[in-house]
Amino acid sequence: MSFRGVNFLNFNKDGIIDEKRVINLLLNKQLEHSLIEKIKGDLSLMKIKSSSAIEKIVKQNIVEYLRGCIKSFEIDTVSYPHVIALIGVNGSGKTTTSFKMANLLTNLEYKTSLVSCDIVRPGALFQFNELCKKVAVDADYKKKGEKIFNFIEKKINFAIENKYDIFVLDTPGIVVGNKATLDYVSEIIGSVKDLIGKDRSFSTIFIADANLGGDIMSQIMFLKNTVKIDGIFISKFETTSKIGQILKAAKTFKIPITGIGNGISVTKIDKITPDDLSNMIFNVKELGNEAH
Ligand SMILES: Nc1nc2c(ncn2[C@@H]2O[C@H](COP(=O)(O)OP(=O)(O)OP(=O)(O)O)[C@@H](O)[C@H]2O)c(=O)[nH]1
Ligand SMILES: [Mg+2]
Repeated sequence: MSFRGVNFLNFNKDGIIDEKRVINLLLNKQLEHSLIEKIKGDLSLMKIKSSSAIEKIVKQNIVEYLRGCIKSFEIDTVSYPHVIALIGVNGSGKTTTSFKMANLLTNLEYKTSLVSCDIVRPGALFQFNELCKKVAVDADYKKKGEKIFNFIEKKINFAIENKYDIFVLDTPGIVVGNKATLDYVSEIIGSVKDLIGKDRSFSTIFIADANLGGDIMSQIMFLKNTVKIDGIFISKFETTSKIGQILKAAKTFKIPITGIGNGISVTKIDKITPDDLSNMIFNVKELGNEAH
């Protein structure tokens, strides 16, 4: 039965949130089954199902689920430079994120150096130059023919001598199943660690393309025994609703989510808290668009 485009059968007394739509929305987000079952159970125990009460239950459950999964990124500037290496599969958003991070950190007045070792594929240099136009950051890339380890050594030594706070390293894409690509990135990370020594901080951040949903689990499985991952950065957050599987990966592998990228522009980078993420996942406005 419809009236002025509103299907009353699917609405609660206060007309905003409907339980069935809520569950559909959470299923569409690919949240873990156990979380959805817990929410269903809690909703079934409610006597008065007002919109605000349903919203509260859902968000509380998501926040509880996210506990321990999210960590703000801490920069160590005492033993500078703090190296942040971005790793991930081809096309996951490493280069874009490296510029976003460098831009943010430079704006926060950290002396930041951005170094890209991924200039092999066609279009990469063009992309690098375009991003350089948008960000006033000290960026450099490995030239054709230059040995990668010589290049990194030169850049790290320069950063140490010139007292840079942060050194952002964009690495070549890894292909799942192709051990050689993983070993190559692992070797780069190993040599940077040797160059900076034990006293300087090093963070390896895995860039997870939000579009890939469940594939993130297999990507991390492939990487984690060779490269230690300190944090997950979710890229392309705004392009998809399927975020649940990345949360599952963060929980399963106990790797905190340290930030999100939500757009192609270099300013589209956000830090998050469990409350923020819960609000993004359970966005009441989206309920109206759910198929039911
Ligand atoms: N919509 C959207 N697009 C993004 C975001 N981050 C990256 N992209 C796009 O994703 C595509 C791949 O991004 P890159 O930064 O080149 O990814 P990469 O991991 O460096 O790729 P390779 O170096 O080829 O492995 C580009 O078209 C970016 O503009 C984001 O947060 N939102
Ligand atoms: Mg790249």
